[in-house]
Amino acid sequence: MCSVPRKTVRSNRREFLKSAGTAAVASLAACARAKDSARSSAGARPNIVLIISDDHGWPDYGFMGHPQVRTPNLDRLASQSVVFTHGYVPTPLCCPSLASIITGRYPHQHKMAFNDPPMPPKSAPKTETDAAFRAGRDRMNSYMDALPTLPRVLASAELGAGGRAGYLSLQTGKWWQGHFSHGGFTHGMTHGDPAKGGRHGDAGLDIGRKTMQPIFDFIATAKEQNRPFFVWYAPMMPHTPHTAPERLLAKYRDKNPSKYVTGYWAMVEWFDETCGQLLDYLDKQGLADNTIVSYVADNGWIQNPDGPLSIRSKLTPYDAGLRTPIMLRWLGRVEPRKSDVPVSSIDLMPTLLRMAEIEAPTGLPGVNLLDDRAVARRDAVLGTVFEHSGVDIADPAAGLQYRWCVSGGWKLIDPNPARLPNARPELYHVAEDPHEKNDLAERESTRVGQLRKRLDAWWSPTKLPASRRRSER
Ligand SMILES: [Ca+2]
Repeated sequence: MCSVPRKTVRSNRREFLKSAGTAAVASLAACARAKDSARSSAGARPNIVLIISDDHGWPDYGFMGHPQVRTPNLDRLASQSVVFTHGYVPTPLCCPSLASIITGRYPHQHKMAFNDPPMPPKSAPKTETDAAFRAGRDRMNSYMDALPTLPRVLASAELGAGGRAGYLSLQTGKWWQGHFSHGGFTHGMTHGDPAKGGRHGDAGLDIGRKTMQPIFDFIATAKEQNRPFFVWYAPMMPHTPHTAPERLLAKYRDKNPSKYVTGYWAMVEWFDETCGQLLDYLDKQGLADNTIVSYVADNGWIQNPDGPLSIRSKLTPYDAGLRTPIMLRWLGRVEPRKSDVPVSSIDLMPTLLRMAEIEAPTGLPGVNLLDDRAVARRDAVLGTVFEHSGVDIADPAAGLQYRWCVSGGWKLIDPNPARLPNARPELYHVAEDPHEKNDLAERESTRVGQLRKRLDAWWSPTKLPASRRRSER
């Protein structure tokens, strides 16, 4: 459907090979085949399926070594993928984390830093229909409208001679920015109408828990039209409510005395089953070889054994909320391997675009994960924690709780004194203390200062009181 000028393809291919890293790419012959395919039609460009689990702890997979949780489908995916065992999301909360994945930018850059706008007064009849709250939501949605999201770029990227990449894209599952079209998707499930109960996915939340059919129907449509496709599969799983089928719950009942823990574990396996259905569909349709499959969780989770919520994970600056395996599979093109170099979900957008040989928007902070040198050269993985609900929609810094930095095996958690005046910096040697049990900030004050300087070089919000910051250095 669109032609790719030879010169453009050559240029892109040269750039791709230059930065892809030899270890990750199977062979030059495979690349030549990709070049020929790209030249013949946009329909031969790789499809992309992005699987995003919701509130899923980083150790809670078979391939990450969990002794009880069963994830055979994700284990199979891992065996076929480049697996980054030390991936991070830039913030441990649904909306801002998802917005970072789809824009390739940090929350303070895309400004969708909270799940919700500032909440209406308690006297308001209903949150979602409160005029000020809706205005705040619209403002957040307008931030998404203004950015070159992954679906938008995949649809409209120019390939030369008037050609476009021409991807069709489907939104399913969690989605906070109103109608799916705010993200640049051509197809989707979420209507985003607050009057009909839209908050973070509405009709889209049926995916996984109730059906996979909308994905299968969409892929069939893309095939019929000979268009490459992008699928956003972000089911609200294993997120609460933990309502896995009895057949799965029964597997775990005798594995832990807490019904809350076993309920969460069963949810993880239920989520894994849906991933298997999706991967099996790609196999049966003959699409597996030309479909990149990527995986990430939007934030972590430690199930409270005494109640339905989490402990020391989601919405906290600890790795239990921030860390996730990140996977990239492209059968026959990218050699499976494991890496323990820290990376970020910020990297997914530039990586996926590079794999599809589409130029990334300027200003993205992430790196191409298949470029070993670029991954190794980066000195730190960085992020933030914001309030759950908006403080100032126009200024994310007003709701900043922490900045954090992982570098050289160490992690600094730096609280914002304007929001958390009694909190102190925490320092962990996460390479040897992955569950962050031993705070070494007092003993390693010089290192704290060095890492804080690194954070300041990245993002130093003006609302941090200068006097307090100077006194802590
Ligand atoms: Ca989440």
